[in-house]
Amino acid sequence: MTVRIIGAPTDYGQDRRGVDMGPSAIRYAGLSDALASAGVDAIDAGDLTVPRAEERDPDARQPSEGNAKFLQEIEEVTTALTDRVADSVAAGETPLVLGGDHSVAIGSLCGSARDAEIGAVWFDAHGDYNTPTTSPSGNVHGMPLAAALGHAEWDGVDWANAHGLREENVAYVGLRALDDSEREAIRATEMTAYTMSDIDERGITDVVEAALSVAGDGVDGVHVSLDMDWLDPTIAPGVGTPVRGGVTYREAHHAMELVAETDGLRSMEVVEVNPVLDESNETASLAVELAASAFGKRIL
Ligand code: NNH
Ligand code: MN
Ligand code: MN
Ligand code: MN
Repeated sequence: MTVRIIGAPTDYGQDRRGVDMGPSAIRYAGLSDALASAGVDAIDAGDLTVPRAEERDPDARQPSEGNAKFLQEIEEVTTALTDRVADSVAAGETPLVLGGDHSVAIGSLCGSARDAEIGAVWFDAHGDYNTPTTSPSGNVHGMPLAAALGHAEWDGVDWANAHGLREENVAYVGLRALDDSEREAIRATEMTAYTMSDIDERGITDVVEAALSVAGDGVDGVHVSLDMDWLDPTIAPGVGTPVRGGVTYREAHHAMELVAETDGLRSMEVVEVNPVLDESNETASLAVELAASAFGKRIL
């Protein structure tokens, strides 16, 4: 397997600066060596060119376009990332996108689904299913799934709709922080949602196996989205929106090992690493370990 590393150093999707340093922090933590030790060929394609926020209109931090901040910048990044991911998949590789905040998922999904039907497993504390109107924050990192699925206000926003992504093939794992209107909106979809309570009751193996089979049913491949705030903040403090009660180190590793065992992994992203909020790059280090597990690293 050939993995193409694509850095997307953007922080336009949320309010805490520093998540744009995620790709750099993840590389510094040893991503290439870790992937090599997992037995894959890794090509580091470098970073997308993302305009610095300082060069842009600071007023764009204020909600615009309904209530979605920096939508213009996010469109630029998404369009470029979509092409990079689509080209990588077309070349027979598995793209690994490094965020950046979770708004990069719009490009990952659009690229992965360009000429295919895909499913997705969403490892996240959050649902990321807001629209500009329902969002409490105006931050697009809370909206990528709704955007890609073409829900309500996102419908017809062509650069953001991943037409080959099928709602019935999307499964959440580890939800624990939903906005009220977002909860109702998710309930109205065909998506499958496994919360932290489901993991408590059924165990991580059962839940992740179920999520992977929902995502992979009848499609050409599966996108895995790993938001580092999925993990408990005691082990992943370097994220902008930590939520207590996340998965443990062992649960996370096991989940990624199950990802490695599926045939259908088409693309993956690791997002929301903010090294500014870490003490010594521990969240990026954990991201590297989990990526290695997802691409096949084993203890023995
Ligand atoms: N739901 C909140 C919002 O829309 C928080 C989203 N934050 C995330 N999502 N980190 O993964 O702003
Ligand atoms: Mn997220
Ligand atoms: Mn999240
Ligand atoms: Mn669709």
